[in-house]
Amino acid sequence: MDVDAALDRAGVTNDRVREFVRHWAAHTQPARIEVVSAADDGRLIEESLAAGEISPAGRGRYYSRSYAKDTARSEERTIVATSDPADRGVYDNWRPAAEMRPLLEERMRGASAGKTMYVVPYLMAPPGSPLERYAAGVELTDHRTVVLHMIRMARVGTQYVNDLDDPDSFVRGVHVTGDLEELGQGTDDDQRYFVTVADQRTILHFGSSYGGNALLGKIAHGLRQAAYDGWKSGEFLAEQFMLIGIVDRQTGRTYHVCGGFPSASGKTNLAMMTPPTGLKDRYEVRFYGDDIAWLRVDPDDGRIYAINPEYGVFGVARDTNEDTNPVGIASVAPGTGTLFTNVAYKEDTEAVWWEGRTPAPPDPTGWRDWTGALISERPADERDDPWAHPNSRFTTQLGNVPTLAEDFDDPRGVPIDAIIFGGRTSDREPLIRAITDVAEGVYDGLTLGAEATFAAEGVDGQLRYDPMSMRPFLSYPEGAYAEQWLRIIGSAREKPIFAHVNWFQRDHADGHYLWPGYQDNLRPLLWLLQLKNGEVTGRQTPVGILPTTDELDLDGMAIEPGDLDVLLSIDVDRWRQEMTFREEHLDEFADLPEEVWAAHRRVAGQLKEASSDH
Ligand code: OXD
Ligand code: MN
Repeated sequence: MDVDAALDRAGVTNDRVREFVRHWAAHTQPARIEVVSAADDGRLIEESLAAGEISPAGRGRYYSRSYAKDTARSEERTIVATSDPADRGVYDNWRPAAEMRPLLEERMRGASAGKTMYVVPYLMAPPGSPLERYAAGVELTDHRTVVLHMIRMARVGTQYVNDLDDPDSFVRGVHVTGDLEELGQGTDDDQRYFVTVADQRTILHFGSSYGGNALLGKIAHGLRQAAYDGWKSGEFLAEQFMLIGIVDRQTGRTYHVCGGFPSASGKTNLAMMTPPTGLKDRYEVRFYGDDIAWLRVDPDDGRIYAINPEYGVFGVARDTNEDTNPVGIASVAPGTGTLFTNVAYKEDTEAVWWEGRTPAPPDPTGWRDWTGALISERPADERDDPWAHPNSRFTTQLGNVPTLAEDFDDPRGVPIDAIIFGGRTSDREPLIRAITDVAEGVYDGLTLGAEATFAAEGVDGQLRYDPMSMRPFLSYPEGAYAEQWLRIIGSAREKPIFAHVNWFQRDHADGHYLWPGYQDNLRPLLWLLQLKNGEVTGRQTPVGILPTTDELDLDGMAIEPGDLDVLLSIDVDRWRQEMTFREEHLDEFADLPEEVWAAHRRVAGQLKEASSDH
């Protein structure tokens, strides 16, 4: 294996990158080294097809299965390590760097024997962005399918690391798959470790080839490392946020909204939304990103600007169809180069299917489930199991999204008008409540959550809190995180408006969803922007400003007046109960800024005074 020859062939001139590759090649002992750029995609696809690692899924689309015990991110095995014990938070699983590095080095020693080490230089930002110096990285991986994913999810090529102002300023990522059948996934003897050594800007992931465990640009760099860098530099926030533009053709204005939702709350569908009947002529929704946004204050106009650092969409397949997300379906059409993972597959027609793709599954003849087992040969007790894994995915480049905004790669990013947080809550949370005070907005984000999905997990109606939807990605203590939010948003000259949204409220009696969701979610967002513009006033409640029924544009929509009343009101008793849960939750965080506690006390005080039929 000649490392230097491979680096020379690819034109890698950054000596620090060369040194990094040489070091890890000596350590993991691969048989071959290959430096990758996006232009290699076609060849790598052919090689992967020939090796049986992927299968064709119709014209220009591909399918792969992962190892059956390797189908999701592992939160318990994910660690943020630094050399400062003060970096320990409640959710970051902090461990000393001096303990974790040797542990990972031990597991990775000689672990790529016989394999190819792919060197993937990448950029997590539109080129030229003021945040570009936090965005360059090199992932070393021993897995070809991971390379195919990286090419779709990040800008990949040697040019992104050759000309860095500071040649040392790239994130060093090492991904070693390991022997997946021998890793004890989920047992007491679990061998996997997914470690971000944040103060060394080094990411060491061992024991998975799946999604966020293996594509180091996306979550480990784009969220954990970037959040840490944003904190240390004081320059920016890195959040698990979608980012959209809303164009009002009548006024010619475009608004930008970003926001966080705990997983499985419909973030991708929202980002790919098209306007509902009745609003189509006037409005357009443009897609910027569905999963990550970096936010900073622009010195020129003092506004908050956001970029999507990614280059693709790694979307959950389940329930994606022509009704729920037609833009998503178009984004994975034949010819898009989409990779499907762990969906159901039919070899003779190269078709893919997942739960919710069509109302009923196709005729099972010839179909295999995500594990590769023939549906027609399933034992009786497995007959009703899903065909696709619930976390099955599609991976497609931004350029395939038909609603992609023209300025998606503007290095400056786009100015943010509103920041929304969305929970998944069956009662209490109204359709939308707007918050104009920054500390109350940050407080609201910190108390975001989704209802526990298993009764055993918590008290009825109690949330699994997920601050700003960043619980699995927080890389520094929550108190400092809240302070960083107050500092960045607080220093903007024109501040975004905040809002909490909930598409999931149900009727007490028969359980039906009170709000249809999907396209109609544009309606409360339009109200929010009108509120920010002073065109409507809403009505003040203890937990924020709610639309009045006549302020919400319901053109072309049928909804029961009784349902609308519930969606636009506050259940004060349930809110008072929630405040005690919130206090316990916030109490876990050390050094939470006084402004956040003051916001909590203000809301609690107003709820105490409110009458029960507010
Ligand atoms: C996630 C993802 O795990 O975006 O949140 O893949
Ligand atoms: Mn995500």
